[in-house]
Amino acid sequence: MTFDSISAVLPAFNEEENIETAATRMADVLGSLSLRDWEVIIVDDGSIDRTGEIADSLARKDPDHIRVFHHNPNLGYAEALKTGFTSARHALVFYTDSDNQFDVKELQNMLPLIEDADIVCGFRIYRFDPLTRLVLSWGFNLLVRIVFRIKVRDIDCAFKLFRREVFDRVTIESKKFFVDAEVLAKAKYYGFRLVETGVRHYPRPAGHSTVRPSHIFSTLAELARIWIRLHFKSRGKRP
Ligand SMILES: Nc1nc2c(ncn2[C@@H]2O[C@H](COP(=O)(O)OP(=O)(O)O)[C@@H](O)[C@H]2O)c(=O)[nH]1
Ligand SMILES: [Mg+2]
Repeated sequence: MTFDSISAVLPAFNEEENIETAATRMADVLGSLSLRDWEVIIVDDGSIDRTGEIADSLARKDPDHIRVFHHNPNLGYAEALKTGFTSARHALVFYTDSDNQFDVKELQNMLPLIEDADIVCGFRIYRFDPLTRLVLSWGFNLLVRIVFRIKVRDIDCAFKLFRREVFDRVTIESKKFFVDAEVLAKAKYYGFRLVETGVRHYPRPAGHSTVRPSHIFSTLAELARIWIRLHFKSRGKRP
C-alpha cells in the first residue's frame, strides 16, 4: 500500500454509552492494519454527559494513539469535523460517527480504493432510519446532486476516507449538517477524484439521534451560502 499512516476522526456529542466501544473498535481496526502510525481523534463537542471524561480516560491509557479535543460549549457537527480534520497528522483521514451505526472493519475495503482516488465515499446499502428521515434525505441528496453536480448516492453517509491533501485545499465553513455536501462540492470544484463503495448500516445501539426534520432549514441556508461562494469563486470573484 502507498499509504502508511491514518487518522480516524470521531465526532461525539453526548455519546457516553457509545464512545468507549466506538473508539476501542476504531483503535483495534487501525492497529491491525500494519501501518507505520495511526491515531484516533475524538472530538467531544461540548457534551454534557460523561463523553468527555470517558474519552480522556481512553487517551490516558494509549496517549500515542488516542487524542481528544473538547469544544466548550457545543459548536455543532461541522465544527467538530473541522477540528478533527485540521488536527489530523497522517496521510489518510477517515471519519465516522461515534454511535456505532457502522462496522469500522469495513474501512479495510476502502483502503485499496484510495490508491486511485482522493476520496472514498461510503453509501449505506440498507439504512436504518425513520421513514420521514429517509424521505427528507432522498430529497436532499437529489437537490445537492443537481445544484453541485456531484454524483454521490449518499452524501451524508458518515463513513468516508480522504487523502489529507483534500483538507489542504478544502476549508469547512458550514456549522451544522451541510458539512458532508460542502466537502464533496468543494472537492469536486478542486478536481479531486471520488469513488463510492457500499457499507452496512446498523440501528443505533444506544442514545438518540440529534437530527430533526427542522434541521432542513439551516441545512438549506448553508447550501445556498456555499453555492453562492463557489459560484463567484469559479468566476474569479469573491462574494
Ligand atoms: N460534534 C457534534 N456531533 C454531533 C452533534 N450532534 C450529533 N453529533 C454526532 O454526530 C453523529 C451522528 O449523529 P446522529 O444524531 O446519530 O445522526 P444520525 O446518525 O444521522 O441520525 C454522532 O456521532 C453524534 O455524536 C453535534 O452537535 N456536534
Ligand atoms: Mg447516528
